[in-house]
Amino acid sequence: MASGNRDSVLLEAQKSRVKPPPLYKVMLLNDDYTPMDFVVAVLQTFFSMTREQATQVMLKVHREGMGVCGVYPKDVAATKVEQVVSFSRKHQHPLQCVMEET
Ligand code: TYC
Repeated sequence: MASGNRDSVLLEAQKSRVKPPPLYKVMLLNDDYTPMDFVVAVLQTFFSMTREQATQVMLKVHREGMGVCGVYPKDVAATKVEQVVSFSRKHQHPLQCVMEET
């Protein structure tokens, strides 16, 4: 304010009435046919994992049936699912990728 503190307005903190947007987990599901190397490449390409991180996540999915690749806002999660499924079908692999609210 140009004239210093004389005219200052005290702003009181207000409780926000809006909820933060929900987040979604993007998950890979195991299957018997998709090659391990392909899953590792998917995790590196679409989820920016190192080869080591990608290998750990791939092995978790392989052993436990599913695993989380990342957590994102809804539109980003939906895009990741679409990219993974489309890339997998293009290479004729049945890899499944799904999203679920956290
Ligand atoms: N189970 C697969 C195999 O033995 C590997 C695999 C891992 C497939 C993770 C899908 O999401 C997956 N070749």
